[in-house]
Amino acid sequence: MKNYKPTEKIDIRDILDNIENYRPRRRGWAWRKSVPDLEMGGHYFSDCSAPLKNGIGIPSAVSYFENLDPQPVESITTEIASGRFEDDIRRMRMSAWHGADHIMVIRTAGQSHFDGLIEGTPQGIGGIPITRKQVRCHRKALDFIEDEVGRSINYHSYISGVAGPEIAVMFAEEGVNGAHQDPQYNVLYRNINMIRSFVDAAESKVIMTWADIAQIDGAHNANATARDAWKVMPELIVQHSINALFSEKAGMKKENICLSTVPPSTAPVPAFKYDLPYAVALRDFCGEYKMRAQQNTKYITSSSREATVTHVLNMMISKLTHADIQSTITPDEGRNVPWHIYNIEACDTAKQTLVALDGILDMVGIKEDGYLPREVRELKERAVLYLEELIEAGGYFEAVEKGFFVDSGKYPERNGDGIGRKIDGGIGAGTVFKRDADYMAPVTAHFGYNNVAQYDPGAVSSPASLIDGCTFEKPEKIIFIDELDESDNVNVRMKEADQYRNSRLIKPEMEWLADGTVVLEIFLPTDKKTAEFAAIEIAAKMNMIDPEVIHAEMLHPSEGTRIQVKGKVDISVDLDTLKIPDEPVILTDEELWAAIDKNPLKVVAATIGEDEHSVGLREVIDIKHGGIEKWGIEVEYLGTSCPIEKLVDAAIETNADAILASTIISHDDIHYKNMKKIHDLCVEKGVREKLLILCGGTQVINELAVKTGIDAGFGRGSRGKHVATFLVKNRK
Ligand code: Z97
Repeated sequence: MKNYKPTEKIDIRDILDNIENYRPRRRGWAWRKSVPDLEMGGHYFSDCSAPLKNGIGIPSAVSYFENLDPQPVESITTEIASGRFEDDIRRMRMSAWHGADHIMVIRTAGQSHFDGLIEGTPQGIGGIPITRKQVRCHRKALDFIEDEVGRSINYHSYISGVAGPEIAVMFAEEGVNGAHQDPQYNVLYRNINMIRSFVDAAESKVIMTWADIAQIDGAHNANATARDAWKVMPELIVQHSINALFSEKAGMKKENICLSTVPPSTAPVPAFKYDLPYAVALRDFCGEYKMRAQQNTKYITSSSREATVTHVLNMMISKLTHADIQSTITPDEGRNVPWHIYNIEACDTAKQTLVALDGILDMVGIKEDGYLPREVRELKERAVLYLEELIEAGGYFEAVEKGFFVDSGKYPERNGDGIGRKIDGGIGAGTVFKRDADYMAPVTAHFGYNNVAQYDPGAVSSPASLIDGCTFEKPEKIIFIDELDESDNVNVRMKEADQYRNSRLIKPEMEWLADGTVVLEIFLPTDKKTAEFAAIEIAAKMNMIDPEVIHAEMLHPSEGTRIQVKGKVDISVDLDTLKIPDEPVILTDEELWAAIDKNPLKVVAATIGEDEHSVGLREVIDIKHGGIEKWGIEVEYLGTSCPIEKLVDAAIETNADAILASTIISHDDIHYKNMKKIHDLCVEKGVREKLLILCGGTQVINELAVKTGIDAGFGRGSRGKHVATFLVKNRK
C-alpha cells in the first residue's frame, strides 16, 4: 500500500488491490506506553502516554495551545457502525488522528444468528457483515494508519454467536486484536442454546489465547436490558466473574480479560451514589483483570448534549476507580445516526475529559469510611449470595432456566421477570456431541479431547505438525474467497459514487461517500408535536430529501422547541469553480508581542463623522476580546463622532504611528468620503509620510478604502489580530 501524505486521501482501491495476499504484520493487543511525568508544552502530566506523531488536539488545543495533544494512558475505543466497510476506513483514519487506538467495528444486525462465516463485502444494517475480506481490508488500512499516527491500533469485532469458533479462527488468522466473547450473551440475548454456547466459548477462548486477542465480555448488556438498570448491580458482578474465570480456565492470560463495565445509573437519580460503589466493588472482586469502561447506554436519549454529559460523568468514575480501555459510544447511540462526526466528537470528549482529570487521584481519594465502603460491602455481599444461590440451584444452566438473570429486582429481591432459557432449547440445541475415542483434529489451539497420540505421540503438543502446519502456522493454506454476491459488494457500491472518489467534486457526507446527508438545527416557537411537523415542512421547502426529525426537545410547553432534522441534499460542488480568497497572513501572539515589545506602537482611535457606533472599534481595541491592546499597542481613544481635524491633530500631538478610524454609516458613501478627508488633511499637515491610516466598519471594502488614499480598510469580520498584524508589518 502506498504511503499517503496527511494531505492525501486514502484510495480504497489501493487497499482492495492484492488483498488476497495480505498478511497481518502483528498479532495481539497493544496497550499504550505510559509515560509518567510527561512534559508537554511546559505542563506536566501524570497519567499520560507517548504522544502521537500525527494527531489533532481538541478544538481549544488547536486554537490556543499550538495543537498540544497529550494522550491519556487509557486506550480509547471508537465504535464504528456505518454498514459500509469502505467508508469506515476514512473514519478510522480520522478517529486515530483524534486519539482512538481501539477500533471496534459493530457487525451487521443479528450476525450472531449466522451459523457460519460470511464472505465478500455485503452492505450491513447498523454495522457491517464481518467477513475475511472486510477484516483484511481494515487491518491493512490500519497498518498504514498506525504508522501515520505513530501508535499501535487495535482492531476489534465480535466472536459471540452461533459461528463463534469459526469467527475466532478467522480473527486469529487475520490478526484481529480484540473481540467480544461471552457465552452468556448468546444465551440471554440471542437465545442460542446454552450448552452449545459454553462449548463454543471454550473453543473460541483457546483460539483467542493463541492469537493474543484481548477479550471483552458482555455483562453491560444486562444493564442495558434490565427494567431498572441500577438494580442489576449484583448480577453484573456475577456475570463478569463467570466469564472472566471461565476464560482464565481456558488458558487466557489475565491481561487479556477485559470486563465490559458500565456505570449502571444516570442523573436525574443521584448517579454517583450507585455508580461509584458499584465500580469500587467490581474492582475489589475483579481488579486483577482489565477494565473496559463503557458509558451508560440504558438511559441514553437523542440529546447529544445529555449523552455527552453522561459520558463525561462516567469517565469521572473511570478516572476515580481506573479503566484500561475507555469506550466512546456517545453521542449518537441514542438516535441511531452513527456518523463520522460523532465518532470524532466522542474521541475528543474522552481525550478532553481524561486529560483534564490527569493526576486526580494524587489530589482526592476514595473514602474509607461512611457511605461508600458500606455500599461497596453490601453490593459484594449481594453478589456472593447470588453466586451461592446459583450453585444451590444446581449451577449456571439451571439458574438460567429458572430465570435468575436480568431480573429487575435488586438481588436478593426478585421480580420474577428474568430472562429464562431452557437447557435443551434455543438455537443449536442438541448439536453438541461427545468426541469419539479416536477423534483427532490436526489443528493448533483446539479445546478439549484430541487423540493425536494415535498418529504420533510426538505431535501431542502441536497437532498441526501432523499436516505440516494448519492455517495458523501456514497462512498460505487459507482459502481466500472474494465476492459471492454480484449485486451486493464493494465494487458495485464504489461505482455508484465513483465521480466523487478522489476527484474535484464534493458532496455533503455523514457516513458514506457522497451520501448527501445533512443535519439542520431549528428553533420553532411552538409546542413539541407541532414543531416536529413544522420542521419537516420547513426541511422539505429547503429541498431536503427524506427529512426526518432526529431530536426534538421541549424548551417550554408553548414558547418553543429545539429540533434537529436529518435529510439528504442532492448538491455537489466542483472545487475547481470555487473562488477561495487568500487567507490574510496573521502574525501569532508571540510574533506580535515580540515585535511590539521591540518597537512600541501608538495609535489614536475614534469613530468619525456623525457616527456613534463604537462597539466595533472597541472590540478591535480592547484587550477583552482580543483587541490590539493585547499585544501592548498603546491606544489614545478619542470617543465617538470625532471631527477629522481633532483626530489628525491628536495623532500629531501624541506622536502616534497610526490613525484608527471607524465608520459604520455608509449613506451617500460618507464613509469613503471621510477616509479621503483624513488622508488629505494628513497630506496638508505634512504628516502623511509618517502616519498609517486604517479605517474600519461593516460596510468597508479594502479595495475601495485604499482608493481614497488611506493605507487599509477593514470590513466585516475584522479583528484586533488583523489590525495589529497590519500595523506591525507596515509601520513607517
Ligand atoms: C459494546 N456498545 O460495546 P450480534 N457479543 C457481545 C455483545 O455485547 C454484542 C454482540 C456480541 C456495545 C456494542 C452491543 N453489543 C453493541 C458480548 C453487542 C453483538 O449483534 O449479536 O451479532 O453481536 O459491546
